[in-house]
Amino acid sequence: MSVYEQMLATRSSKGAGYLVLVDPDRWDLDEVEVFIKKINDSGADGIMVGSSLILGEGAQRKMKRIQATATLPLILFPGNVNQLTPYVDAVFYLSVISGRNPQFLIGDQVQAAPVVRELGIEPMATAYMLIESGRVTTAEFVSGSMPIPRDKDEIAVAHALAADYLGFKFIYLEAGSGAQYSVTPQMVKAVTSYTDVPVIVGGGIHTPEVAKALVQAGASFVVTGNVLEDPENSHLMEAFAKAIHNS
Ligand code: 1GP
Repeated sequence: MSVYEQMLATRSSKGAGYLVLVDPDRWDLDEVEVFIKKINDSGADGIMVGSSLILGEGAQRKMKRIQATATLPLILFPGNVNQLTPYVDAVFYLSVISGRNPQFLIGDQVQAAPVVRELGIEPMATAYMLIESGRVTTAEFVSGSMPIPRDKDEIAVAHALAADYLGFKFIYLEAGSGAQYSVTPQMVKAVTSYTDVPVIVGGGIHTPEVAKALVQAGASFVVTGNVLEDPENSHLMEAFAKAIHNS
């Protein structure tokens, strides 16, 4: 089964899925292995790996170790073309449709396409929408694009419909890593009342309660990143998985 099919199966059996984002820059080689094992056992449905900029040394070696340890689908969440790696099962093939920067709409995708084919990883076309979240996030800065205002649900809906008509497999509502405010349940509800394309929501989600509210509003997948980087919070992983499944 492809990763995309597994994700659809998760959505239909559990109502929604939980994805944990791992930023390889934040962990050393041994730490990352321990963290991946915790995710494997947490009830999460997949592991995303990526960062806006991967700066650390030995990134490929780390990716190899992550892949060897992960028992869940492993999906690359690339900040740029240089992060492509054979050590994942699939890649969110992102187009930043909220922006008007041609490099992130289609330029990088053209550069990446032959590499993805050569590496044999599964591309999952994902309409990536940056949503304003209280501060300038790295994703916003790096993509050189303006986010959609957080209270303008109708703008998000129009983008989501365009993504649906263009045939994207996922819509990703992104407040940005470390966002001050996550995407609102109201925006998720508005978007999901116009399209059945699975909606992934991430950025600034710190509690299982917020995750649950987003699922109840219609999110098909919820992503957490930063909050689990504090070892004191690692117990939250199971609580997130429980809150997201069948809410
Ligand atoms: C993935 O950017 C998010 O969409 C992760 O955000 O690190 O704020 O959870 P956090």
